[in-house]
Amino acid sequence: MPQGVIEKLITSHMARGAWAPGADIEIRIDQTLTQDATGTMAFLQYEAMGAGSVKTELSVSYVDHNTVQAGFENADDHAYLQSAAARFGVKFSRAGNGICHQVHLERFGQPGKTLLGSDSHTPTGGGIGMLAIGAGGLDVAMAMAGRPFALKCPRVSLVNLTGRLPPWVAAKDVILRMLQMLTSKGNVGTALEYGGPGVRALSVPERATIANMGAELGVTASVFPSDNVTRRFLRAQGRPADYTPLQADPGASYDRVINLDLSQIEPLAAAPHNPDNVKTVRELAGLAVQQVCIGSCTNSSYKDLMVAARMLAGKKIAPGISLVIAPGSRQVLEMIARNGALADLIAAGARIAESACGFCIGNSHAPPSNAVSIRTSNRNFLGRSGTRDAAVYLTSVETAAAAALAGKFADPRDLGANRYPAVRQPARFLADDALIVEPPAPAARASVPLIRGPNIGALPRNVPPPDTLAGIAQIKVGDKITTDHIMPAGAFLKFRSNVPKYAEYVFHPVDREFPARCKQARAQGRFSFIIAGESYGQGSSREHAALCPMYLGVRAVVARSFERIHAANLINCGMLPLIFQNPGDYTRVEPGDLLELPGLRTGLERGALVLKNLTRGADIPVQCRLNERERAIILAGGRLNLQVGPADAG
Ligand code: MIC
Ligand code: SF4
Repeated sequence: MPQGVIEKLITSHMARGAWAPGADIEIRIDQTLTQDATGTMAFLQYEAMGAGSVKTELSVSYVDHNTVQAGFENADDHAYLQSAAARFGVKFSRAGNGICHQVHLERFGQPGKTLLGSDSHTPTGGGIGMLAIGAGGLDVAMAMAGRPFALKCPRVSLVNLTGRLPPWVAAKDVILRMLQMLTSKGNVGTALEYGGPGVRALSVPERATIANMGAELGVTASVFPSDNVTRRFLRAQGRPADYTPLQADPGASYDRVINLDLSQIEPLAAAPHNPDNVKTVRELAGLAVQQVCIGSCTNSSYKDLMVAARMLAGKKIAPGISLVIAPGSRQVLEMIARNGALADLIAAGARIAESACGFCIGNSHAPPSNAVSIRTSNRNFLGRSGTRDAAVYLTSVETAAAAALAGKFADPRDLGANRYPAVRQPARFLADDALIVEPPAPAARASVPLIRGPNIGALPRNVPPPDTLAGIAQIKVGDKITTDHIMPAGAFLKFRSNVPKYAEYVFHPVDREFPARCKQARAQGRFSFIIAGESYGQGSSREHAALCPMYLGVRAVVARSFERIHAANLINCGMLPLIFQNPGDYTRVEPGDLLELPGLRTGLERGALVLKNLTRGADIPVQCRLNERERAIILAGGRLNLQVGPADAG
């Protein structure tokens, strides 16, 4: 049978099960990546497993999220991570080396391999022909220990690309168009395979931009074939031996085919407050802008920065604009420093930020109140920028730089087709891995001391659930609640390795009393429930959005639907992701209601439970379709308990 690229990647890594879209399967993981904001928990969990050196072909621990170091906390995390990398045989990419996804693409990505990363934008690696998937830290820790990764075999849609992008239209506009068509809801369980004649005209970093924001669609992975473009990119990175071709067989069949003519796409922008709220730049033209931020794992490649530099060279940014530029990696920064493009950016008035996540995660460069901020990043959730009433728009570098010059939204095409700065991929990238620390030889690893500063808290563990789960509906939220609502990052990022402290901020942007109410319930011997609408847990992979509520005594979330990574994180923490069997029953639970979930064990076997609303006298049918592995995890009170024995405190 002819196979597509994704089918080839999955079947060649199958550890359990067989190719059948929707089926429970397990795949072998070749490479992992972790970053500092999720990595401390992942390595604490890895430590708890007692697994010794990692069993993967390659594992890299990146420091890119919390590089602000306001206080000792971030620096302590970095020291712990560096010591853990040495102890467990992991490469360590130091602060300053760049954003994990950009650096991984440049230095480590390999077509035909699988990559699991504790960051939702890990699928960026699909740009180089990898099956790259985002997951919670514990799943990545398990993969480092050599365990296969469990997932639902995806339904694959082929995105058949034809034509070529017109001048001033970028890869970012392609993925914004995809978001406009597919939205950020309802794509769980799907993977996108890009193909067709239009693929040839896209460079690897452009493909990576498109694959990156598959995370916003909620798809499991987005994968491009590996072809001559991939070969040239790897050669230019000094890694020709890492190239393998990977193409779909002629006649491969797909669940769905989406046709997209690149020549018909125009500059687009995701308007506040969701990446799928897409408008044309034409219709936004004239809207005054106060801030422009260029960077993030979506758009901070060499080409992105060169386009910005060519557009700004010899000009000045508009007086009302603050322009922030964060190159994606040290490679990009050094290359534009050496070729003079950096000087052009500085001369134009740009503020050059570190090669890190920076503004994207909201821990620096918050816009002013009520400001309009144009960003080349991938998420514009309410408050994520650090300013609650700011209006954040997501665009291409071309649109962002045009706005920086004009002081307002302006369609870059108006600059004239013949003035488009077409930037070619360099024949040779500057490859200097000096900020990547290699682990010591295996025999020397066991004696490496783990450096644990006071910010490295104890790993929270859950306990097996009682057969009747009784508790209080502590909060009722609407649709598309993101992990940024549940567990804000930004200013609180520094508590990522200290769950008791971080838990004080659960639902901070939505309801500041939530932690106190949960703690009070716990003191009275009651658990807590969260009630939610559709797509609960959209956005990041941060398992803190499960771990911290779990620490507060939350044992179940009842929602209309869940996003994939968050649902997996809840299960890993021994928390129940329950789905209203009748979506209308969402109206039959209100905050403060006393709830009971009897007969957990038999109910889980059946996949159906009855949620009793004791306050309203209502019996609400809920679904909990777990496979055998997931049921065992819930009944053990979390995946770590299965691995290392039960926790003794809740
Ligand atoms: C994000 O973009 O939201 C993050 C910060 O990279 C997260 C990971 C985290 O919360 O640490 C992600 O996308 O998974
Ligand atoms: Fe970093 Fe932003 Fe990318 Fe997340 S989305 S990895 S915060 S650059």
